[in-house]
Amino acid sequence: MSAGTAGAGTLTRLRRLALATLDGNWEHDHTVPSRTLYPHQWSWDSAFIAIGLAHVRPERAWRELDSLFRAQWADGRVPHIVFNPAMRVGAYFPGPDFWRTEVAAAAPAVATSGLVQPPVHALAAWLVHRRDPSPAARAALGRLYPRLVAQQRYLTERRDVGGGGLAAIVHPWESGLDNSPAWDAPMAAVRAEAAVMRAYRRHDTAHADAAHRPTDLDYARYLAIVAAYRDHGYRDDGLAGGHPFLVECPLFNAALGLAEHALARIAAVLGADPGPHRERAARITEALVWRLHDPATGTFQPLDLRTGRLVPARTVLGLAPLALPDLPARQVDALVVEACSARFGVTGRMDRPLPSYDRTAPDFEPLRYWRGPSWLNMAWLVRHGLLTHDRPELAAGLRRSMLDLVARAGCHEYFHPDTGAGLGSPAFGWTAALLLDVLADDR
Ligand code: 2M8
Repeated sequence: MSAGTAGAGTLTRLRRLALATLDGNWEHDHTVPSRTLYPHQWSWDSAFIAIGLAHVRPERAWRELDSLFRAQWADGRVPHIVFNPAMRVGAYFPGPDFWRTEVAAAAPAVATSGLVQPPVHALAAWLVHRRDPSPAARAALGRLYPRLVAQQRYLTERRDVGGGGLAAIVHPWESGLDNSPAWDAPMAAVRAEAAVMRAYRRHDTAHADAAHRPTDLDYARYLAIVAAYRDHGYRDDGLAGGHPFLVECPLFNAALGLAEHALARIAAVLGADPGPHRERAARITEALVWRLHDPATGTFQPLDLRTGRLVPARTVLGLAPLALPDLPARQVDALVVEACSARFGVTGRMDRPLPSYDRTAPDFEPLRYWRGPSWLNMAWLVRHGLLTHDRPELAAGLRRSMLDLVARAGCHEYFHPDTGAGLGSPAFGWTAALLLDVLADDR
């Protein structure tokens, strides 16, 4: 019997496992994605984790978001890592001594990275509040609202490098899908030598199978891009003039649009005007369709601003705009076809683990981080889109596949998309959290 059709016993076991994983990763005011591999606070992880915590520890869900936004920079950016000063130096690489965010006037007093991640936080805040609309939750929402607005302002004003109404990312780490084949072409233009890694000690390969992780050359390029941004004081002016990596990503911008939809709802609860958020949401969706939709494939592709070309690799990033409620029916239909194709689903169905990359591509790697394996956060976002656009049967299939993965392998960071084997960190925060969310919603 699969977990999707499982009895109450299996569901109770899954709920307990998820709660134990979240409790085990709780660290005084935030949840670490993994005790070994990622022992600090990560931005979009915290948003997904808050969505799950809302079901079991609502007070912690708000603390999770509050602690992240306490590290927000004066320019509005929400850093992708907030370092825990209590951790030993070297607990994660690159650490604060590499980021040196003190070079930036806008940086906060706590040590953080200088990059961002997909802005899924307003959606998270909205969902946490919807789950438990208590007076305390309303107060928390009121505290976060101006910070969420500042985050959007940073991304829409400072990061619209292409001038077309979308936010550009300046590093693959900002996409959240760091090692995706989508970044191969733009990364190939970044000048770096694998040999520079001899001067550093990578932390990830000490805790995960090196064959599943990015190569040394990838890491050398990651560091070169950070160094270029850092040496520019993490300022966003002049990026168009020569930053080594500049891309408009469909997932990042879908999150940007979703955030405006969520802010409209939050504004309405708080007695503020939702109108401007609705208008901005509509403009972002239009810009996404105009700039990143590829009529030839029917899906969305990242735009490399350095070459002016859409990246051809068909990755799960391209399915993310399905989560936008105002995506035109034509694009919705095309994305559903793509999602159910042999590339991402099974013909006409979605009850197979959603891969991070086109299963039929010659360079599909079912074990390597973001180059094939299945991740629960992407399945959760696509399921959100399927429900939004009234495809309940497909959404139910995807939900079954998510439950099956965890029932068989546990709360792993990612999973082999064919065998379902658990990969990466074995006790991973957002897997546990999003499992709780889908357990609570049996559509
Ligand atoms: C992974 O990214 C970090 C860098 O930010 C890493 O590889 O060290 C990604 O999966 C990212 O999406 C995630 O937020 C982070 C922590 O779970 O790990």
